[in-house]
This record gives sequence, C-alpha cells and structure tokens, in this order.
Amino acid sequence: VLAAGAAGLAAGLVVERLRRKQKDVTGRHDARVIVVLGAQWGDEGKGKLVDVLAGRADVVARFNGGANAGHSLVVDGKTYAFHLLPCGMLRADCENVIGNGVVVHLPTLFEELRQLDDGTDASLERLVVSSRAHVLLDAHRVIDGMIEDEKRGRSTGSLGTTKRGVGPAYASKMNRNGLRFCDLVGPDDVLVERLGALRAFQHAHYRGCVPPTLEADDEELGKLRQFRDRLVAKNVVRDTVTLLRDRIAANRTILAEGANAALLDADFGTYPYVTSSSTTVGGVCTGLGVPPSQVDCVIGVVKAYTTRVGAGPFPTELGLDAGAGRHLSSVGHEYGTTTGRKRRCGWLDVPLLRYSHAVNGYDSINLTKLDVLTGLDALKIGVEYAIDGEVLPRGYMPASLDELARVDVRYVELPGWTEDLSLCRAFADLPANARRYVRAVEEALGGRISWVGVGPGRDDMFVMP
Ligand code: 2SA
Ligand code: GDP
Ligand code: MG
Repeated sequence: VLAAGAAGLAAGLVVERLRRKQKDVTGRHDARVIVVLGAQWGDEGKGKLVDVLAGRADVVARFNGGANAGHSLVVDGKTYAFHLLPCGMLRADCENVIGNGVVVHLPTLFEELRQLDDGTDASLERLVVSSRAHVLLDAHRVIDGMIEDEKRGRSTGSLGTTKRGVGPAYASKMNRNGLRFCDLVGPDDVLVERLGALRAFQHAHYRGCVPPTLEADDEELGKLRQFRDRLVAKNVVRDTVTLLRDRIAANRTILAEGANAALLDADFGTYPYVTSSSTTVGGVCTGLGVPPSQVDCVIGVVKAYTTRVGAGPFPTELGLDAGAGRHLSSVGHEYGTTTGRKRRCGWLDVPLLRYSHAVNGYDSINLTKLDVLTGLDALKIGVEYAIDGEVLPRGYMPASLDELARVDVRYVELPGWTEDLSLCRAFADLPANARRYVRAVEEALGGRISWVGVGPGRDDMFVMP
C-alpha cells in the first residue's frame, strides 16, 4: 500500500512539475496535453507509464495505430494486454478516448473489454470513440496477410507486419472509401451502402479476400450491426474534437498515448519497414484534433537497450542465441504482446535516440527495464554512427536504408552490476554501476531522465532526483 501510494504521489508530482516547468517557459496557463511516445522501435513500456500517469489524469486518448499495438500492464499482480483500449481504462475515474487517427477492429475492441467487465459493457461508459475514426474490417486483416505473402517472394521480403490489417485500413482511409464510425452509427442504409462500396473495391483489387457483393445475410454486416447497437446504447461514438476542446477549456489533464514508436513512423521511420500511422508528436494533433499550442509536454519512453519486431535495419542488433543478446531476450521476456513473436534485441542506440529527439523534442524521458541489464558483465552503448570513417552528424538518421546498412556503430563500454534492482525506489538505491549507466545515457542524449523503471509493476518505477 505504501509503495502504491508513493508511486501515485510521484506520478502526480511529476505531472505537476512538468506543467509548472512549461508554464515557466511559456507563461501559459491553459496548456493541458501531455504526450507519451515510444522513442525507439516500440515496446519500450509506454503502456505502463500511461497507466501510472493516468492516476492523475482526467482523459487518456489514443491517437494512432490499431490493434497492432500491444501495451502490457501489471496491476496488483494481474497482467492486462491492451491493443486498442487506452491504458486509462484501469482507472475508474478516467475518461478514455479513441481518436480519429485510430483504425478500430470492433471484434478485438469488444474482446478486450471482456477483460474488464465480462460482457456487461459497463466500462463502455468510460470510453468514447471518435465519429471520425475508421472501422477496420476483417477483410483488411486478410489483405494484410495477402500483401505480406506476396512480398515474401520479392527482394525486400515481407515487412513482418502484425497482420492486424492496419496498413490496409489506412490505405482505405487514404483511398477515401473507408468506413467511419459516423457511418456505422448513422442510418442503416448508409452503413450498407458504404460497406458495399468498400467490399466491391476490395474484391476488385484483392480477389479472394471478400465476396464480390454484400448480401443481406452477410456475417460481418450482422456483427457490425450488433456492435453498433452496443456502442449506441452507451453513446460511445461522439465528436471528440469538441469533447477534447471542452476538457481543455475545463483545465482537465489529457494524456495522449502513443502506439508503436518513432522509428516505425510512416514518415520518419525506417521506411518501408514501418507501420502505417504517424507515431510521432505531429500524430497527436492530426489523430486527436488538438492544436499544437495545447501540447504541454512530450515524454519519450526509452528502453535501456533496443528491441525491434519485424524486419528492417537494426544497427546495434545482437544475436539471440548466446551472450548479451540471449540475456536481453530471456531476462527481458522480449516477445510480442500482440503476436507472441520473438523480438530482436540489441544495445542501446544513442544516434537513433538523438534523431527521435530531433523529431519529437522530448521534455523528459522515462528509462525502462534497467533491471533487465542486471547480470551482464559489461554493457555497451552505441554512441555514434560512422560511414567510411566519417562520423555522421548528431541527430541525423540516413533516410536511405542502403546508407543505414553501411553505418559502423561506435560503442562505449561500461561495467555491469549483479544486484537485483527490483526493490530500488530511488536513484540512490541503485548500485553505483547502474547509476553510472543512467548518467551515461543522460549525457549521451543531452536530455533529462525523469523516471527509471525497474520492473513491470505499477510501482516498479522511481522519479529521478
Ligand atoms: P503493422 O502491423 O503494419 O503495424 O506492422 C508494421 C511494422 O510495425 C511493427 N509493429 C510493432 N513493433 C513493435 N511492437 C508492436 N506491437 C506488438 C507488441 C508487436 C507484436 O507490443 O509486442 O506483438 O508482434 C508493433 N506493431 C507493429 C511490425 O513489427 C512491423 O515491423
Ligand atoms: P509498450 O508497447 O511500449 O506499451 O510496451 P509492451 O507492453 O509491448 O512491452 C513492454 C514490456 O515490458 C511489458 O511486458 C511491460 O510489463 C514490461 N515493462 C515495462 N517497464 C518495465 C521495467 O521497467 N522493467 C521490466 N522488467 N519490465 C518492464
Ligand atoms: Mg508493445
């Protein structure tokens, strides 16, 4: 109880401190949006930080991605995996928003809600879905698999997507024939007409993924109608632009919860090995409809080492069969929260983080999973990229994957530690070499670390002095 109280208080203090800090800088008193973003290739532990901060926030809002995301929370020894639900759903007094930038697979959403209320739909009262968000259909998932299979035969190979239909759903959005939530909850003939048009398009372009026409007894249409009725009964689908504007006007704190991470951003990531949404700070404005002037503070979540799921370049990658790579994979339980795939692991990559900071402008950093490094004799941090002997400029990340494939990573080496960190609740509790590692990360990044994570639980985290 004491530990839970301390973590909650610490989270509250940090939220206040971040707000005060920003007020001091800007003189504004009306900025209210705090953003949590993945700073690497995902799975840094964003969900856990959002859950901790949600204890002092009024609204938690997802702005991007779909059920590709996997955010694990460990609360009172129970593990929850959220893919679509915002991580404020575990807080009884938190309002949760799925913004217009998200693509929503309704069967997955309702399956996740079952974790919370066994089908009573009670927790739907704390959920709002934007009327502008797009519905992700079963066909999008089928198409995702078809495109992956087709790419496998080509030189670039498949991307290693989660096959949750995310890319094809954003393609429908950009093709301007997607199905939005306002269409789902509007007159039934509008739903039938929009779904029928999308079906016809999908059939024409991806034969075999759907039947050519939408029959009256279509199974997915029937399921969509059932989901629609449950959403309408609880008034879940709403205009979230006005809702968030009203909350901001009422001085409420809004936590914008990022899914995926900076290097998976469709613009700034390691394209084409990226996801199909804006995972960086600009995505908050386009995915929620809040003005940038209201964005108070941006928190980057940084794992103490690096992982990646799926294909694509990874300069500090280690083999997983032996040594440090095997240690990170097994001690860190590095398996996908959505697909269960083994995550690739490597040393911390500071040039990547400087680039991620250049794009997102982190006000503070949550360093996670420091405890996973316990037991390694020596720790490496990649501090510079060089090509043909020339060190690349700070904050620069090659756009060309051919160029990125040629970088040599320069490392610094630090001594490891053997002490268990899981009970450390202050920086001073860490062994000297762990403190040295944290300071080395801060120094290499030129940024401030505000929290350090030492375990998966809500309380396994402390605030830096
Ligand atoms: P997609 O499905 O179209 O978004 O895949 C495109 C790329 O984005 C990567 N991606 C992810 N990377 C890390 N974590 C993600 N969420 C899950 C998790 C992953 C899982 O929390 O562990 O369970 O496999 C995630 N979602 C998408 C993906 O690997 C592709 O490289
Ligand atoms: P997200 O996608 O960024 O929310 O991260 P995931 O939930 O996919 O993966 C992070 C994993 O690390 C989850 O299983 C968390 O419970 C766990 N985790 C988060 N922070 C820590 C930490 O500081 N130490 C340890 N050991 N595990 C952590
Ligand atoms: Mg994840």
